[in-house]
Amino acid sequence: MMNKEKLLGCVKSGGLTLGTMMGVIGGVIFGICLRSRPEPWTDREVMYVAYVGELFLRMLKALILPLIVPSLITAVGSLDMSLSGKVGMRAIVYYMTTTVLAVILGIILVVTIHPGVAGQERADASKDSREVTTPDTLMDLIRNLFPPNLIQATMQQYRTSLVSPGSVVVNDSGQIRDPNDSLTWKFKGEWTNGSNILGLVFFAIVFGIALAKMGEKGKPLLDFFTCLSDAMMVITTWVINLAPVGVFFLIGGQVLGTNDFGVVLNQLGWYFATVMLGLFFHGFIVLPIILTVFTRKLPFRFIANMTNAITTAFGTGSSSATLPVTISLLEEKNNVDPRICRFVLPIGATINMDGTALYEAVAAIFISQVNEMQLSFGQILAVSVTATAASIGAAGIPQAGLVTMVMVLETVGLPAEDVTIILAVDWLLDRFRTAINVLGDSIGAGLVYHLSKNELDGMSKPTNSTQQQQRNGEFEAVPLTEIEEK
Ligand code: 7O9
Repeated sequence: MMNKEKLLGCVKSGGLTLGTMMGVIGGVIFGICLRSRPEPWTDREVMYVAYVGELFLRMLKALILPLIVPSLITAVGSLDMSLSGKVGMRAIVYYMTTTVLAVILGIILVVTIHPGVAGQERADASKDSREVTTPDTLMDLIRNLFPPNLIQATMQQYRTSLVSPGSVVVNDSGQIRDPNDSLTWKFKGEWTNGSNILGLVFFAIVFGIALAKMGEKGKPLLDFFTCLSDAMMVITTWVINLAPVGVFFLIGGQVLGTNDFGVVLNQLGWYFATVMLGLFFHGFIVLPIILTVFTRKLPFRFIANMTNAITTAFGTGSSSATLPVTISLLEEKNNVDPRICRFVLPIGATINMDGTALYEAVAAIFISQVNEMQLSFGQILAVSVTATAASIGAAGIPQAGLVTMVMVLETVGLPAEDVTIILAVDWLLDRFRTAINVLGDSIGAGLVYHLSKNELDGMSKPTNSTQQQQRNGEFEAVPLTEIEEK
């Protein structure tokens, strides 16, 4: 009886994975077929085609907030202090290492392949670029870590905007050539739409720590949040079933709505290929090797189990929207402990973006090649540092995409409007780097789980600190120092 059910479940989930992959391929074919219509498609028609995909994306996004906040609170609250500290440290070390590796890989590739040909054509510079200074952006990032009003943080982010002496600066790009000038400008703080994820994630961790400290008294609230995140996971399992259809229409709509495919293949072809090569090498060679070295298990099963998350990431172009799917697959198929998964993944989705880091480094050096600029070793180092910082801080910066790219460009003195060179292929590369971001987060969770297994086994599942203290002595797996601390 049980076996039959299990088999049925396997067939069902295998069918779903296959279905989502077919959704990706079908969506591309569908979009290409529709494009063959002689008269061009209007924006409205494209919107109709993408409509079903849009609904799917909305469903996923609706789950993010009520999922990540309670998940983080319960995960942190149900591990004891020293263990959550250790798990957190392991995750951070993994994030930093892999992000730096991704940037180095990207730089090696872009320097050897040298895709930038002088005088590459630019798209029209109509895209609005905001006047920002790097110190303002970094300070806003830290400001967003401490939201003054938590309810507001679910809807708005803070940013500093510059006012040129006399008149307000509007979006005419390329104004700030001399950074010394903009630092003398007037500035004002303003609230922009979009949730302040960094602030919420940070508060959820602090709140979880508080509940853990409260022990028995914090238990009811901990149970409440556990229940809330579990309920969101149940809804996730329903929404996942729509992935094949959702991804089909999301991609179909995108392929239909893109008007300059020629650019990808001709002018930006080498650049595109460089980024793709880097992403694939990092995601399917470097990361799996890291996983194998530490777990001493082949990574194929683990990665194959994540297929649905990777295709959803590709379809949506958003690793946060994919988060519910990622968590669900890691827990159900790869049997990663929920306490690790729900602790490590929301943080990973917020600060760990290997694909994005690699992409920004390659893009900046590519643009310098187009400008026939010889970069010194110091400048390449500066690009790596900012690209890493940009990928970590993205979620804390309003309208991150362009702003972070401009920041990276400014470190080597390239004009902000040069981002327009790469805009034509950005939407497609975004989907690929999102897939790698999600894969990186998943492998990180699997690795941290493996490294923390012994310590987790030494804990009871529904926990409070007094129970843990009694239990710690029973297991050799818990290092002596930890017991002494208590
Ligand atoms: C890519 F974890 C969550 F769920 F709380 C969470 C929610 C939102 C985490 C992060 C965010 C978020 O807003 N992230 C964000 C990411 C914001 C702006 C830019 C980016 C960068 O996105 C990637 C890229 O463009 O390279 C990519 N599209 O992984 O989603």
